[in-house]
Amino acid sequence: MNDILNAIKQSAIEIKELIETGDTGKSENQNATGDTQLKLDIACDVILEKLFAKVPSIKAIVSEEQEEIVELNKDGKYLIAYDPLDGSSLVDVNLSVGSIFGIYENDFTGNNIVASVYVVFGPRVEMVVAQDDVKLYRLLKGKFEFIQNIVLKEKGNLNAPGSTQNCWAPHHKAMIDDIFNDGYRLRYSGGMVPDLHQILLKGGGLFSYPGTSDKPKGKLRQLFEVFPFAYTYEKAGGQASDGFKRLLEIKTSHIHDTSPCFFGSNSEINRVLKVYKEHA
Ligand code: AHM
Ligand code: MG
Repeated sequence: MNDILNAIKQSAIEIKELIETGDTGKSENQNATGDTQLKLDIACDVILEKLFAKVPSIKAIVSEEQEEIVELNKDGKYLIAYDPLDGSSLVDVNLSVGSIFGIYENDFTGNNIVASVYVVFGPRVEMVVAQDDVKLYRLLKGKFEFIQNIVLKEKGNLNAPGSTQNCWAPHHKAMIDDIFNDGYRLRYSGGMVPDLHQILLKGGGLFSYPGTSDKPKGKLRQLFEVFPFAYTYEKAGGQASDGFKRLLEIKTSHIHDTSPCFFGSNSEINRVLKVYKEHA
């Protein structure tokens, strides 16, 4: 696992440089989910594939930016699914973005995730590693230094509601309104890495990306985005749900499957479960 973490650290140094100097224009390609890829998405993907190809413990990789699984080492133990640069369209407006990694054994299912890592590129570069616990590291003078463990409180005060309000189901809208009426503050940048990072570091709250009238299965991808953060939130003492059950229990039939998702501290996720159960 250490060799994988070292590859991710090196990728963060290279991706930071690319974010600062690279081309944020559109490419002519679309990814498997139909999004137009930026040249930056592709360049970050190339960096990661090159670094992962040198790590003997990696059996296979799959990137949000590619159609298929890439086999690396037959005798490798780990499978890695990653989003090289989530929220890449935010680079142009100079908001924070991130890389997300889910590390799996045997197959790419929520059940078999064994670690997750994300890197936030903001005013600072930080890396959060979830294994038995959740650890925050910061890039300081070219090296990642351990800063602190991350533990969620039982209840927070931030609310990050994703998607478009006019596509929300009425019970979802009522729930989000109730949460605001209870004094929660709106914190939503449109980048799931910084938005989820903020909730983790400020102690708790709710991030939601529900199934909507235009996207009944949500927008966020299970392998690359949803499972890694579900693992991190659970290890930090919070919960991650699709509204009915643990996200890590949902079945994946295709590598690019999406799922409605809710991440938060216990109080907020229990509230989501209650509302969704009443409207099942
Ligand atoms: P991307 O992988 O194409 O960058 O999209 C993922 C991003 C997440 O970072 C963010 O939470 C979400 O899309 C925002 O979507 P919306 O603007 O619909 O709320
Ligand atoms: Mg993404």
